[in-house]
Amino acid sequence: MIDADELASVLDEALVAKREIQPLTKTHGEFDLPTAYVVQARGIELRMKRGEKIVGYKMGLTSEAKRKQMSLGAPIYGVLTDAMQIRGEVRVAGGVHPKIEPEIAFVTAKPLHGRISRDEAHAALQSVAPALEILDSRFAGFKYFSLTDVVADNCSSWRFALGPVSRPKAVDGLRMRMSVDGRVVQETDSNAISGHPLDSLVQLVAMLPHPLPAGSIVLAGAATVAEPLRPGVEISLDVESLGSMKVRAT
Ligand code: OOG
Ligand code: MG
Repeated sequence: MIDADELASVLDEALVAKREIQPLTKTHGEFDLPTAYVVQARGIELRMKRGEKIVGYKMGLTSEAKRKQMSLGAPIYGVLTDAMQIRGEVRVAGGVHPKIEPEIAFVTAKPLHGRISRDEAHAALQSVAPALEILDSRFAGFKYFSLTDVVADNCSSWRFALGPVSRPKAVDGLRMRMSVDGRVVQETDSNAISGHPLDSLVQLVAMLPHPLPAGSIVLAGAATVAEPLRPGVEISLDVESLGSMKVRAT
């Protein structure tokens, strides 16, 4: 029998100690996806006891490039807390092996639940923004883990930054360019995210076991593979028509 609370505290201790651990499915045996989401939720409860507040959700593995990079096959979601939001700077030594990836973020204006259309998702938006997600896995080497391991580990989420916020506008077919110290390292079309970034929001709302509250920040998932983050570099992201943002790694 899997003890979700025990797995959540193993992960939480690794997070707090900035320590790598072996995949839970290796050390504690296989478990299914619903159990993985229970472990994720218990881990978030531990953080809330330390004063963190839920501010939204992230979708993961919504692009083919990411699914290939991680050798995992289906979209997943994780929770964002206020403590994860950074503004302009991220300290690499605060994590284990962080990576950074280009995303698009939504902020919702009304609660959403169940099956909604892309148009309903658009109509429920308060704003849109370019976003950078900084992942950091608790698992050794940031690789060779299963979908259940990564879901239990809150989908490798660690830090995120929002760029300039705009009123809702078209987010499909936009050129996205991520640079390190001014050199373009990843470039693609925003439709690499779920075929249309709004479809990530549609999928999240369908997957969540409860309504998505108004005012939630939603990361739509990376458009390209993630790049390792090293101290001293400046990462910038330009998204056509949404604007540019920068994060400095210290
Ligand atoms: C899983 C999280 C994936 C994304 O945007 O696709 C993700 C991982 O890569 O460890 O955040
Ligand atoms: Mg991501």
